[in-house]
Amino acid sequence: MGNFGQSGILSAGQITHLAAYLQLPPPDAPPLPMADIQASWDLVIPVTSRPFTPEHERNWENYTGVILRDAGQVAIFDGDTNEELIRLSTGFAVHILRSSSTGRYFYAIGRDGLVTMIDLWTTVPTIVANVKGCHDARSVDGSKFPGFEDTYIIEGCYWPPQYVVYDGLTLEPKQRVDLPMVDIEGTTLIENRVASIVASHNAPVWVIALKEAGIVSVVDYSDPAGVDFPITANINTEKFLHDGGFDHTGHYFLVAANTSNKMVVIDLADQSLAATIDTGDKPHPGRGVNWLDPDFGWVNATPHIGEGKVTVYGADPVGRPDVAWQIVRDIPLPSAGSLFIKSHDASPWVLVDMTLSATGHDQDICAIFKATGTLDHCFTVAKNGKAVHMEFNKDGSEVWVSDWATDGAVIVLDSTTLEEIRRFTGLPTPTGKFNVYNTAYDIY
Ligand code: DHE
Repeated sequence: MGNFGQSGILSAGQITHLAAYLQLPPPDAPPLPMADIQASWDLVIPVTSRPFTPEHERNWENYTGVILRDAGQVAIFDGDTNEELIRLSTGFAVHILRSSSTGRYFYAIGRDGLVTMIDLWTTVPTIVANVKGCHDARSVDGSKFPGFEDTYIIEGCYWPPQYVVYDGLTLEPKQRVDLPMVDIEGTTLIENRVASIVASHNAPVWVIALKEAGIVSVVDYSDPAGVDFPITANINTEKFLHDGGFDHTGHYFLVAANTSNKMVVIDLADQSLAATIDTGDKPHPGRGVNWLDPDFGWVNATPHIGEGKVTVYGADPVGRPDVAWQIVRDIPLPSAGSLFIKSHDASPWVLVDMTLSATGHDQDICAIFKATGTLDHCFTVAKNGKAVHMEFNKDGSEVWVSDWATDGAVIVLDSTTLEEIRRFTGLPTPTGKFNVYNTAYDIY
């Protein structure tokens, strides 16, 4: 509590009124009905007015979108020429980008629930549509199953407890669906936030993690009429579900249940819980990481917010069933506070940040050598703020890291030597970065 009285900001009377106000029952959080969602829809450029082929000669699959969080903007860079092409306004405290299955479109999600669709084929990337389906949101994804490329988009809400499906080319709202308000113990919920979303490669479905419920739900988008997008399965897992991504085959979805200190493994082929893995304190993988370990075959891993370690588990039930979903390595880090981990087949390293470090490592990232499965070294990349989130370019020769500050930067490292090649400066609060090719094809 600030000392508002002693510092002269509020009078004694104002403090009395404020205290009385704070004791009033809060108003109900507002719904967002379909009519309001429809009214928010803005088709800036109709499909018929968009190019049929790229209007430019650029290698658009190597564009990288950089979230400028506090500016509510996305900066789009040409990763071949290293030019910043444009900054576009994309919603309050914009959170992440996802690519459409073809990569042509970026979808941005603002914390205010605004979905923005950006066309990368126009001379300069252009906003072609936007819509608001939530008051509060963190996730969005497109349909990726063959036959449904760029057909639909789903937006998951933090509030209200709902998801909304849109047309994949125009963002025209198709359906708003209420979430089931019951958790894995059968308790009725007043809040049930949609956390991570992935577009399955096994079926025309999205897989959505329901945070408070501890349930992973399957949303079917195969209705031939294109009007009904129901939940067709609810898979009980653990609480509270947060961030996650695919294994190296795309057949499994691995998601953090961060208050249970577990990773949850969903088999997307038979839509069931394949395993739970006890990790360390508050696993936080982002979309996670996959690499070929010399001793244990394909593995997946998570760092943690609550302790300084990377937990590595076998992730190849076909080739290495002996270690599938078993912890094979615990790699200590110099600090807790990690948010993201990333690699690429072209790099010998697995890189991990320690953004929330309270012990002086928040400007550093650490490099794990894949060939030995051990921590090689940690080094400082950020100058003005905190080092956060890594993203590779299309061919994996570079890795981009954010210096998250008001006067921030993106530092580009050679993905083999880890030497700095370039630094994009003058970026307000850069956080997540999303390469078109790697995001469209789930490469991490
Ligand atoms: Fe995120 C992913 C929620 C704070 C940067 N974040 C996610 C996802 C969720 C989520 C559910 C998974 C989306 C998906 O895959 O579909 N994030 C939340 C929160 O609830 C939380 C903790 C607090 C809040 O109020 O938002 C939160 N997130 C942050 C940050 O403070 C970060 C570091 C910077 C920012 O944007 O404010 C941040 N979150 C990110 C990034 C990803 C992400 C960069 C995507 C990682 C990836 O590689 O896909």
